[in-house]
Amino acid sequence: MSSTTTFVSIGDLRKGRQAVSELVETASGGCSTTGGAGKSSCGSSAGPDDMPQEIWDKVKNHPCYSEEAHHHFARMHVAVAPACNIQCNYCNRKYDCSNESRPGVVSQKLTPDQAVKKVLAVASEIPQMTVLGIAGPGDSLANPKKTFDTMRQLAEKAPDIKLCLSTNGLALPDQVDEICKYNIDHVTITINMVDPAVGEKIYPWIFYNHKRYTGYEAAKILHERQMLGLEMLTARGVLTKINSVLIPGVNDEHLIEVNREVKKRGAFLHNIMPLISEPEHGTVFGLTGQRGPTAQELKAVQDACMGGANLMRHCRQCRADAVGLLGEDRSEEFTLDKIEQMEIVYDLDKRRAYQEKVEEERQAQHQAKVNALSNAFDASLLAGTEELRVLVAVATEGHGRVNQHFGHATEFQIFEVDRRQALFVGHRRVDLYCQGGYGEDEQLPSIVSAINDCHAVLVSKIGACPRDELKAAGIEPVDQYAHEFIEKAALQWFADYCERVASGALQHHERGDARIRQGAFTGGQAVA
Ligand code: CLF
Ligand code: SF4
Repeated sequence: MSSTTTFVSIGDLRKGRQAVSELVETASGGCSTTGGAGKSSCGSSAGPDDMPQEIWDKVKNHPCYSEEAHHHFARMHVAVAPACNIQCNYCNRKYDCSNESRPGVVSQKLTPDQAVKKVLAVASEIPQMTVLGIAGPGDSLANPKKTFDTMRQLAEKAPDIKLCLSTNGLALPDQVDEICKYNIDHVTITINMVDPAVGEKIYPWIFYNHKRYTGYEAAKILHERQMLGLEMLTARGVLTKINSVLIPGVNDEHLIEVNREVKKRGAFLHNIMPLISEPEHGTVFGLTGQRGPTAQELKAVQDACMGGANLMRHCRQCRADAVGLLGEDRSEEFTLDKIEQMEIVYDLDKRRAYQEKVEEERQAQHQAKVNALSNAFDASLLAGTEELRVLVAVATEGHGRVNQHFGHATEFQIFEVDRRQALFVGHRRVDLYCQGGYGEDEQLPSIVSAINDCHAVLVSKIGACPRDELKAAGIEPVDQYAHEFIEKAALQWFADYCERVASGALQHHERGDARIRQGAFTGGQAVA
């Protein structure tokens, strides 16, 4: 595998985005939303008015299928599926499946019985845990007995938990009946190509029907099985999400075609994730110098896909044994040793009552945000600022508000703001700045590089030192909207920015690119 040095330009991708939009408009019109042109993620960030009730019921408390839900509801994975039937160049067996996880070893592989016990233990401690996923560390369907034994037991013992699995798709067509039998309503297929010529650069071999295939032939079989499996799931009413790993120079532009093809076959969501390829992970890509995308390259491909299959932009590439809200990892609280000591009380009524309360809170927050936004931005034209569109980074602890200290952030949410809207477009992991009560200045350059494409960072509070460093880097630290709803704060800051530009007090400059943090993501706790 060669190290790739040719990249598709953002301009090329924008042309591609237009082409996809035109094609999709003339195709089936499968997205059942009222969002219309320009709505980027009608599946991931939509509400009950955007889709049929039965679909809403499936997504409303699934943290991966609903952007809003992921702030309120948790998921867990059980690592019961160690084997895999293909080889991806971004995977090293010693590490989690890159399809669905960060590159860190799974702490404990589980038997189905251990997995069921763990799920019930987590369910009794974390009532807002609504989804159980099997996402490796190998491929869930290359381990059908373990996967379905786990699912069968859970369908009986924990009927309120949504069942979810992730697969490379090779074995999928053979398992659709089993998937439906246990009411597994959510299936993720990792599809990185729809052209075997692209696929052979990603997959050195597959093992299919007791035989090993390599090269183009292997990629062709995999592609055909993935498409067939997706069509079969769609026909059976299973919600499918497609994960694609963006590999610069290999499949970046090609993912626009992937988006189009999976939408045609009924995929509900498309999650385009950055390749993680640090040399120390020992993957083929890591060892041959294949780099991952920059933040702007990732965004350019995602933007180019707008108008096609709905986009998921809040994936945290979590590990195969993750527990908790997306972006946090509580798996250490539920090791087998600790579970043995726990009193496990799976109380269905209590869980339901708790979840109803969470859902009420979510709706109240949603409504409060809608109300706050109704007069957020005076649309009077400020000469010369009509076309401005910028990114802002936001430090938040949840509840949809700007409510986190700069020094406590382990990730920033990124919003794209223009005169009409503030749109969530992703998140950036950073190293914690505040270490035990004092600022760690060595972390600042890495934080700046992670949000370097942003014009401002919205925080509840920020110290003098990082404030000066951010300003020097051309990123405006903003703390006057503390505890305000994020979209409202972003729009108000943007109105102020436009005024300053229009009055000549400030000159608008385009920002540069930003770096996606590589390496293991840790669910680090902010130091208070
Ligand atoms: Fe797990 Fe995947 Fe189900 Fe979610 S994760 S099996 S759909 S319950 Fe979610 Fe994690 Fe991203 Fe996967 S954030 S890596 S998309
Ligand atoms: Fe690794 Fe997952 Fe690919 Fe299998 S499907 S090789 S476990 S990334």
